[in-house]
Amino acid sequence: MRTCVGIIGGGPAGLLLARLLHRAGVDCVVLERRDRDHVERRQRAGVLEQGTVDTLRGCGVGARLDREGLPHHGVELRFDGRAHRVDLPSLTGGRSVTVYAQTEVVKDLVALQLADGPPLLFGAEVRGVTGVESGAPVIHFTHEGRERTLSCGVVAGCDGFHGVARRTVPARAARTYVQEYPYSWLGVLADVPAGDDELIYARHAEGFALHSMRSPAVSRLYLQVPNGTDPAEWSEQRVWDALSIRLATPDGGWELRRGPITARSVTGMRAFVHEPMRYGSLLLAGDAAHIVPPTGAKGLNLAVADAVALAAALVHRHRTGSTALLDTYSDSCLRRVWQTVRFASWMTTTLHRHPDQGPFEDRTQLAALDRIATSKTAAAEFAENYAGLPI
Ligand code: FAS
Ligand code: PHB
Repeated sequence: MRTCVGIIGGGPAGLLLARLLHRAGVDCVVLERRDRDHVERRQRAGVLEQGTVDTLRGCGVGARLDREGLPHHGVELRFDGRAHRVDLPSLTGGRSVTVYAQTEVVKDLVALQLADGPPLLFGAEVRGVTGVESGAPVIHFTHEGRERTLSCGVVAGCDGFHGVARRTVPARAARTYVQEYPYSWLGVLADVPAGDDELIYARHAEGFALHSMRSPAVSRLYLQVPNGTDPAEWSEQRVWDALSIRLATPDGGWELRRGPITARSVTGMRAFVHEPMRYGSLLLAGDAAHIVPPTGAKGLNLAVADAVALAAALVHRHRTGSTALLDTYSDSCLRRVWQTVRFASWMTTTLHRHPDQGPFEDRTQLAALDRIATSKTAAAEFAENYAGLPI
């Protein structure tokens, strides 16, 4: 097989990149190792930044998002017996976020690509990439029991944290930055109406909790647990009791609705950045290049921003022959990546209780949250990052 852009990975980064390139007339092929059902059912992100929503609408996959997505114009911080709502539009010149699950974004992108192109091969496991230091890289993959190759002009490594693309960069040319956190998230899906609740982030002496949702009828909730926690250790009763305590409001006026838990999982927390995001004719995008702790709801949105930047660079070269945007792709993406990692890391360490945390850290965490509740400047800084930095 031969194409202009070989895309490894059919997650949000790879699928959006393919959509943007296809609309601009740049040939590409997506190779995805899992099957369609798996890719569309993986429970992950839930919150889309304004820039992500605008991008999806702009490339023709906004219809269902506009019908079923839940716009949210504020988020609530609960801490030290207080509750403070951060109004996003008034602090960011009109920007908000939208609750629309990553599973739905992927379904919309897959459906359009299967109907309209470019080629999307499921069950295509990439084994490796050769020739990235030349202008004629080759992707080696297996598909339907056969060893195959895809010759291309550039390779987009959109294959996530556990993919193969990043490993193509020789160690001498790579710098990696890793931060592991001493706690995890127990995430549950529950058949409980979210009502008109907005996203609620709670910092509590017993640990962090987050109230989110997937639809008007399905709630998505998280609570901080120790690393290595087995979800089976947490009965429904224990989950709801812990969430009720951590999410309680000062006057007890807000009651956490309970109901059947339909899914549960434990996710570790880490930050990871790989530099550079380009090596010869290999370009990395999304989780293949970086991981952010999920507290700030940034992973999916960062993948979208990379895909937009990479598509612009590839289309620019396709139309003008200039590699100017490709040459600056890594540096310009990494500036935004590090700003986002910083914000997600700050949210994580401010809202979670470190197992060895003492009274000093308690007070500085509360002071940081008090600052957002009492200073318009601090609230605006929070809101700008939360609603999403410009792509
Ligand atoms: P993805 O990992 O989504 O996609 C990579 C694709 O490449 C996969 O489909 C994989 O099958 C494929 N692939 C891998 N190796 C391959 C190979 N050798 N050959 C072919 N294909 C290959 N983000 C948030 O914003 N909020 C959250 O709450 C949140 N929760 C998360 C929970 C979990 C358990 C995980 C793992 C991540 C979570 N994230 C969250 C982050 C997540 O949403 C990612 O940021 C997002 O999926 C990134 O998209 P991609 O870069 O496309 O990578
Ligand atoms: C989610 O709904 O999955 C979600 C929402 C907000 C976050 C993280 C995850 O900060």
